[in-house]
Amino acid sequence: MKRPILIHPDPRLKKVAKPVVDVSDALRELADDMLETMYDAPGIGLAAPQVGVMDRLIVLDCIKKEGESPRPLVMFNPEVIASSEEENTYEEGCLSIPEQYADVTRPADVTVRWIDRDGALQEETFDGLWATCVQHEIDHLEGKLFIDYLRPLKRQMITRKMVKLKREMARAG
Ligand code: K1U
Ligand code: ZN
Repeated sequence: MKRPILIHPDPRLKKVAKPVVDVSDALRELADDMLETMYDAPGIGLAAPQVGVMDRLIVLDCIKKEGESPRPLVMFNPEVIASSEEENTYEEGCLSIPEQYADVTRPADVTVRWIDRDGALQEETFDGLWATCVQHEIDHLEGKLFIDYLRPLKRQMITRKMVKLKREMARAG
């Protein structure tokens, strides 16, 4: 089932999400819903707070090329356990901040530890877009948005656009 995505500004997008204690069937269903919502948007990642659930859960799939098999990843309690000195700059977007993009610089490679949908501990090093995306999603669990890396003026400008968009969306019903 697709779930509505919260649009910035929303207090739930600024809160720290709670660690998952047990990977229950209900949480697996939430992960499936989030993947469906992400693919439909379309997006390459989604964090539970973006659908109003304050649990430490993210999903991602950064395979963008036609013909390549999808690689949906479900991560409970994801943690960056190592980051490279080398950095990478990507033009980031966010499904909670539609149609706004900006360059963000982050570590180029990150090693992430997480619990998968079967409750097993996993560890992997990501690079390229995968590294950018997993850091962007983990930031969501800390109540941090990519616009928080921008200069205050640019952030305010984007926030004002989003307030206007939300007003128009509410008027349209
Ligand atoms: O967290 C989110 O809101 C999802 C976001 C993830 C992200 C994008 C770019 C850099 C870092 C993290 C998105 O998926 S925005 C949409 C997007 O980037 C995209 C959509 C379709 C095809 C390819 C990319
Ligand atoms: Zn986002």
